[in-house]
Amino acid sequence: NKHRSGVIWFTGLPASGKSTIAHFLEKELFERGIRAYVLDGDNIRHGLCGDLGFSREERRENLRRIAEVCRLMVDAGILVLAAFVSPYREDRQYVRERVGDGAFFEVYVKCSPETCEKRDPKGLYRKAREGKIQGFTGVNAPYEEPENPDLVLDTEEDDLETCVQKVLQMLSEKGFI
Ligand code: GGZ
Repeated sequence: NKHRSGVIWFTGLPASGKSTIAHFLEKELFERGIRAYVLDGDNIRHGLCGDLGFSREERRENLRRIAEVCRLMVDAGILVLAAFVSPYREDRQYVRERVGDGAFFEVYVKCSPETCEKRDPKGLYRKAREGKIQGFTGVNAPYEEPENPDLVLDTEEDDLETCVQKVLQMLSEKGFI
C-alpha cells in the first residue's frame, strides 16, 4: 500500500469540527493500510507545548514547534493530520513553507461562529463570554479565513462522512493515496 507522506492542515474556529474530522479520517486511512496520525491541541498542548498559552506570540511558538514535529513525522513516512485553530494566515504560511509546499494541504473547516458557539462541546465559548477566558478565538480574538485553501469543508452543510470523503478524494486526486 504505497502512499506519500505529507501534512493535511485543518484550520478553523474552536468547535468547527477539525479534530472530529481528523480522527475519523485517521480511522479510514488506517483501514486502508495507510499510516496517518492526528496532531491536535489534545496531544500537543498538554505536553510539548504545555508551557504555552494563547497570546499572539505563544500561538506563533505553538505552531512553530508543531511545524517541526510535522517535518519529523513526514520524514518518517507518515501522513500527518494536523488540527489546530491556527487563526493567523502568517503562521499557517510559515508552517507551509517549513513543511514544503508540495506536501502541505490546507483544509479550511468552515462553520459560522454562531454555530460553533452553539455546539460549545467544552463550554469554552461560555467561559469566554463570562470573561473567564481572555483572547478566545471567535469571541475576542481574531480568526483570519484562508484565502486559497486546498479544500473547504462546510460542517454546517455536510455531515462527518461527507467531509471525510471529500478529503479522501482530494488526497486521491493529488496522488497521495
Ligand atoms: C482558542 C483556546 C483558547 C483560546 C483554550 N483561543 O475547542 P478546543 O479548545 O479543543 O480547541 C481549542 C484549542 C486551540 O488550541 P490550538 O493549539 O489549536 O490553537 S492555536 O493554533 O491558535 O495555537 C480550544 C482551546 O485550545 N483553547 N483557550 N484563548 N482556543
